[in-house]
Amino acid sequence: MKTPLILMTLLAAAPMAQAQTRAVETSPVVQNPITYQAQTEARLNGGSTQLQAGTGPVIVNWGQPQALSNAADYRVTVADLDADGDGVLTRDEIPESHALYSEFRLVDSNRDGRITPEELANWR
Ligand SMILES: [Ca+2]
Ligand SMILES: [Ca+2]
Repeated sequence: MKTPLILMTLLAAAPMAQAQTRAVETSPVVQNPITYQAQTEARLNGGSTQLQAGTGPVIVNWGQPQALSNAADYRVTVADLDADGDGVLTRDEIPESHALYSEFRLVDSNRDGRITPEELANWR
């Protein structure tokens, strides 16, 4: 007879636990109106808005992000950087400042240390 009693206790407690979780999720929104105000003002101004928060001034930017400064890096072909002309790129052929350098492991999908034109085509 002990087990049904425990089950009933758990079932009775479940809705209470749910209600508590919901209250925790919604309270930050209610208690932090400055976030909503910042979003509204920035949306209206369509640029940036400076607000005073408890920790100091906060600048909120709103709108389309600017084009990546290294966008041209993503249009590179193997031939552009293939210094030894073997048709693949190794890490030493890519300048450290190039976006491909930091993403080499990602682009080199078969992990053989060489980027083929096919692997490069899948990068963008
Ligand atoms: Ca090469
Ligand atoms: Ca490869």
